[in-house]
Amino acid sequence: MSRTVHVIGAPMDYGADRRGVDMGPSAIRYADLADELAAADVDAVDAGDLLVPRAEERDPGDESAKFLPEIEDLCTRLADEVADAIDSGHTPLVLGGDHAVAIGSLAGTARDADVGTIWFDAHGDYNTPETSPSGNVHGMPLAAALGEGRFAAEEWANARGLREENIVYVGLRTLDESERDAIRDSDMTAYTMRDIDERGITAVVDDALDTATDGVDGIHVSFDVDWLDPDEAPGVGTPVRGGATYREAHAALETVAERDRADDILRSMDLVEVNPILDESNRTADIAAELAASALGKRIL
Ligand code: Z70
Ligand code: MN
Ligand code: MN
Ligand code: MN
Repeated sequence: MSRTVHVIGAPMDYGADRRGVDMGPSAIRYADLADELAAADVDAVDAGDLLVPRAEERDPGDESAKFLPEIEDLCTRLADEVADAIDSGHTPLVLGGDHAVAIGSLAGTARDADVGTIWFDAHGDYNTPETSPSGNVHGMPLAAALGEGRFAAEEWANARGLREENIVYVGLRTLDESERDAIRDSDMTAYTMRDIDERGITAVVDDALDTATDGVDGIHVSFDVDWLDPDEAPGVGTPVRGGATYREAHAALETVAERDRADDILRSMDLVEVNPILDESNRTADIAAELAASALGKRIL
């Protein structure tokens, strides 16, 4: 029984300060995504890119959540496409775009199911418009999906079946003060880089999978390429030193694939924050394409 991956490009950069992340879907496709998916032995359908008006043609509006109406428009369409793909028995793979696209992925994947998620990211992405130091919505997707703060009134952003106690961060390494308190007060689970240093990536991801999959229909994997060390993946808007190595990243996603092989847990996935303008010879997109294959079951032997 072979899996069909439904590739959706979401070339959106409304959520971040650095323009260029809207070219992520092209860069990831150019990095031989189709060949990588074939090597994972999945069927892939490329649904193309969602249409996104250029940020320069729009007014950022409310400083506390810039371009929020534009993000709503994109994420509403993305959520529908993700939900439709899942209804057809396919696995959506969303190519960002900045991490605000995950608001749409989560709303779609958790529309008619109970869902957990594993968040591979340097950042917590748990600000609200009230707490954000930047007003950049890519620092807010988890808070938006859970309806925190002002997002309580943004129904389009709330991921109905997403369960807070099934959300697990893997490899956090930078948080705003407000996020730190909010994460501590939440029912989410957070593993930092220190946990990885101490216990090794596969043990941490195994625990993350236990928690994320407990009592739900499946999980969404959200992979922000800034989780990787900037030496491996320089094409990101907010590089933070001390990130995951190339091998840790593959091992992490191979661990997800192994669990999926046993328990059929992977519903959907994002690959976000690839910025080709800041990249070196498309390395970051190359790794992103490879990592998709690892998550979807590509094996060495
Ligand atoms: C900071 C903020 C951020 C990237 C998330 C950073 C946000 N916490 N940056 N992902 N690349 O502005 O909210
Ligand atoms: Mn992120
Ligand atoms: Mn990040
Ligand atoms: Mn390649």
